[in-house]
Amino acid sequence: MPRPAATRRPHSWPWGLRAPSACVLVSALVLAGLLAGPPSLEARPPGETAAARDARLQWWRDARFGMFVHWGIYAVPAGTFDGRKIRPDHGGEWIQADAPVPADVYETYAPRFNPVKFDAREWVALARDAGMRYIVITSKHHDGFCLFGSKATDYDIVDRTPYRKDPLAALAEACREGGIRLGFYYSQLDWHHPAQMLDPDREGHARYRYTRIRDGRKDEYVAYMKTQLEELITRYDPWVLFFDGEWVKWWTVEDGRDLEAFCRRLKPGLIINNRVGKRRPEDGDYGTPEQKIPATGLPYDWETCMTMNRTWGYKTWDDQWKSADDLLRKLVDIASKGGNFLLNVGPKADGTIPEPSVTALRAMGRWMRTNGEAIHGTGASPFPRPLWGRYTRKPGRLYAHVFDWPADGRLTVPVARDSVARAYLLADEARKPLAIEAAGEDRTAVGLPATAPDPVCSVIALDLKP
Ligand code: H79
Repeated sequence: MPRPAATRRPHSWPWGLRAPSACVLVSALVLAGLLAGPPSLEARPPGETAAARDARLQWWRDARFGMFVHWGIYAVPAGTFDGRKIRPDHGGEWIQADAPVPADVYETYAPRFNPVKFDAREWVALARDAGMRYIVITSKHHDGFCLFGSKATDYDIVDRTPYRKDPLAALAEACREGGIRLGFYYSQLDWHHPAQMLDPDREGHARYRYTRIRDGRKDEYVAYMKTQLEELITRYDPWVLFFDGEWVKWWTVEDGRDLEAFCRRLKPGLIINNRVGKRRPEDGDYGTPEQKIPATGLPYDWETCMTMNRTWGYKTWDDQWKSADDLLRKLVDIASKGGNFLLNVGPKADGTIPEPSVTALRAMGRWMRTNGEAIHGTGASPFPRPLWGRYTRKPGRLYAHVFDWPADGRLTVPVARDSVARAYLLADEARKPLAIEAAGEDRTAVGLPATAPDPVCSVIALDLKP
């Protein structure tokens, strides 16, 4: 029985000090947490040194920009069921849950999935030309349908579709040729596997969001996942595993550790997201903010995944596209906070990537060809966000990303004049030095041309003296 409130005495604070407010206490705790460094002090994976972990994550941290691909038989209904547009605010890959589509009807999308226009090399070229360094594609989403030929089920593209080929094999090969690293999305939540059932205690869409494991069949499902992950790792040699659907009650931190260890034994260099466990900072290698950018970054490795319109899986009618300008500034914002940007495309059932996505990626690529060095291999801004844009940095160099070009032709940065060797625009191939002068102690003003070289984001590099 709880004690009556009256018997609880408030703490008395010495020397007449007032008790710190809850706000101060919380701030102190947060600050202590930040000073303590990343919360993943516990070696992950067990026994790995900090240096080995840094080496393993190096390429991924340097990459900063990747392509997410949501592709599956949900591209056949493409957001419409029985003449109804299904949930404008929700991903088309959820149509089975959102319509809902009866399981036997959903399976009939497979024989209608024939991506004859799929060209792995074209996808890879599109990603590479956009300045992306890796691709993460759905090997199995919540619907349970496998985009690769699996010996653990016939519910896959090779066995159930007229296409009969394995697109992940083609993509793996094209990525190797094109110098892009491949990763796989894999969902623990599975609406098709017989060991899982929809939650009978919930209604509608929530029945699908929270599956249950049938009595005594969890080991069978874990074995199924391991068989498939072993296929994926040993056949296609991926660099990243992006788990998802881990929020179901039957998936535990211990299950995550075991699965993570299993995958790492097969390929020690793997980078694995935090949804392998329970999405805590200490689970896996990196955090996974979805459809949002953390206000000031996170005290551990992280990657924002985001859609270009409102859906992950292709919908014919979702035309609420973010502009290329917006996406570009989001990329810069994320890099300035030390994160990665995993930007999604939802290819059509014929294997082509929707034209608005291609157009936006080409625009981002044009910017990246000029300014990519201010994104790739950079770290989070050492300064608070300036009013006019963002900063990124590299050893010995600071990048000022200017969104709002100063009307007075002067940009002031919080670095002493004596520390700046030179400043120049990345858009200037000649790298002609810009005028620089002290603007008070520890501040330098850079003289700029009257008009911005890029109306969305112009980058000024400042070489710093050691
Ligand atoms: O694959 C895409 C989506 O289909 C999938 N993730 C991206 C990458 C996705 N499925 N559901 N969601 C995204 C939104 C899920 C939200 C919630 Fe929850 C799951 C709300 C409650 C359970 C997040 C996780 C908040 C609490 C746990």
